[in-house]
Amino acid sequence: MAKELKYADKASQEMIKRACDDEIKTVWDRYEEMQPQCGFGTLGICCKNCSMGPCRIDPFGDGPQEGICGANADTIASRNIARMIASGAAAHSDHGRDVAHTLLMAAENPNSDYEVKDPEKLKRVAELYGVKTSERDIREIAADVARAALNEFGQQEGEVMMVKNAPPARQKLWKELGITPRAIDREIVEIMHRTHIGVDTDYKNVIKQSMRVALADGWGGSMIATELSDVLFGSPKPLRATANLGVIDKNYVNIIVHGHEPTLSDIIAVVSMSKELNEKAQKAGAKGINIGGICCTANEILMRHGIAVAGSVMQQELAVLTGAVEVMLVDVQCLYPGLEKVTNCFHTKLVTTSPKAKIPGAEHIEFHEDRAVETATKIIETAIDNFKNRNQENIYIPKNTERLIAGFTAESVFNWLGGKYRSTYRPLNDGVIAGRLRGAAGVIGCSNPNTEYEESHIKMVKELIKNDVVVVTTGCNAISCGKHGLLQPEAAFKYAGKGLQEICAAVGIPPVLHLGSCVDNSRILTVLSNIVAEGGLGDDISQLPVAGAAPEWMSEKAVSIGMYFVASGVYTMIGHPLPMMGSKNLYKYLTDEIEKEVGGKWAFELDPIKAAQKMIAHIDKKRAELKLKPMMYEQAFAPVA
Ligand code: SF4
Ligand code: MSK
Repeated sequence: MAKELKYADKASQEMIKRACDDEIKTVWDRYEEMQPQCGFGTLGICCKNCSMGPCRIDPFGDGPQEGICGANADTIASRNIARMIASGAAAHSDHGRDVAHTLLMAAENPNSDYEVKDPEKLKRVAELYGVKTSERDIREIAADVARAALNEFGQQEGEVMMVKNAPPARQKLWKELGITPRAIDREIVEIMHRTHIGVDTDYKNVIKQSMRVALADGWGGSMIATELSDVLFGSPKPLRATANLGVIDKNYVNIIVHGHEPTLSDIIAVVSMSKELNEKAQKAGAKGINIGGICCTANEILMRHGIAVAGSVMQQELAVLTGAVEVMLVDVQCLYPGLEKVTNCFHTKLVTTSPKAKIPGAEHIEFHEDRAVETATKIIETAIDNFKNRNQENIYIPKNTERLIAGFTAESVFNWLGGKYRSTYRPLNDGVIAGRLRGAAGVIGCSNPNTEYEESHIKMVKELIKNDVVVVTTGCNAISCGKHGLLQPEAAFKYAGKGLQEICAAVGIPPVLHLGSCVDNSRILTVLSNIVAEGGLGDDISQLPVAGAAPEWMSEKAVSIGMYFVASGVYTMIGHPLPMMGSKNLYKYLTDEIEKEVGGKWAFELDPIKAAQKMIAHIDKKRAELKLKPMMYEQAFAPVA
């Protein structure tokens, strides 16, 4: 059964032991059973894009070097990466489309359960789309903005408007390269066409369109999801909360919300506070209703409601193992089908809600935005009814929780850094220019049983802040950082270099800033654009002393995110390599040559300390190119050349 987790938070360690004792299989067991994994798949050189195949290229050069159609390793590996990006971009962008639909519905229907919660942000987005705002009702503006956003998915002419948030130099470069996204769905459709048998064979040309797809995600679908979620659910403000499995409370009816889209979870968060439902829970023998989040749904309701986080992606089964979860409520993305078997070992009901994501054996309560409160109420009542079915003898909830601060945005980082009355990135830029701060890094993404759970996330982040690199985080890395105490201001004094410590002390922020969910990586793009706009650090993102990383990545969304950061000019480090090492040419292109074209490139390094040091070396290279002052304080780490 599952191995010991050496670096994971204590609650996960306890629960994995419980899983072993009770012989309940989790993701770690299934990973062990899957060994050895297919070498062709790992190297990215198998193809099943047509039924003459499947074909595979011999990585040692002794066997076939071409598929039946004649495609070589470069073509096959690049097409496989392209299709991963298409899927990742589709997932994020479909999320954005759903939020835009909900905004339109809220704007058109005065009786909707949703309303515009941030009219100021709505007006800023309206300006970008060229929607008139003066002397207009907020609903009219919202309807026009939602329609403009929805139009960007399938439009046949023009460009995705949010690209205009990028620095002018970057926009110009994209135009020259021909990779400015024209429409979101269109770019995804085109890469699926090009990767069909017998279309695009040139690996560089396949990657060129893959960058366009990824940009349509980062500066399109994901940015729409983030911006319109802020409009609809309110822009997050930094707030205090707690994280880890200890937030599950045995005295309460526990509902765990898991997935990605905030349309349902936000309503659940609100409806769960209803007096009537809490009284029902009390009648059932509980003290009330307790909501906890997993994955990016957790991040969404954490940032806006301060709802506690139960865990990251690899804790979804561990939450059920407490025996105290009445309903595991899922929407879309990062849901392990294995949840069904684990919930069957307990009284827990697995409830699916999206017509896009059903799981055999789960109860399906379909969520409709036009009946949001009604559906949320039904789900909560299902959980209350299930409370009586608990086996009280079989409950085991680890005690561990950690305090954190979450909910920074491109705008609120602005306010915090500049002080309440001085909204500016100036102090950040000045800190970098003066050598108090070395630079910034975005550390994001999933966890994967192919690495020690959380080791890479935590070691990398600590190494960066130790060297005066401020870290922004999203997704499951943000949750891991929260569980390990890195999202508290005090973490600066424990782990950060002196320069970063001074900034954190002056402003009262943690050295690691929680910026939200996976689609909120678009907030990082906005932060980078704002730093450029503030001045003094070059005129393009590729000149900034910054780097990105997803040390324990696993999802196709992570590949799309990585590619839009590379195409935006960012050095992007991931742990285990992309599945393309069977193509030497593609490897050389993505990790080296592509930098000459777009200013960013991919890097792979499994050792998190070495990976962080490579990021720091890159940051130092950018500092030298900008002729910035030497670092103010003695360096904790002497970068390798
Ligand atoms: Fe084989 Fe070519 Fe078909 Fe791929 S597209 S399965 S390489 S014949
Ligand atoms: S949830 S995509 S495991 S970060 Fe966004 Fe976590 Fe990765 Fe899913």
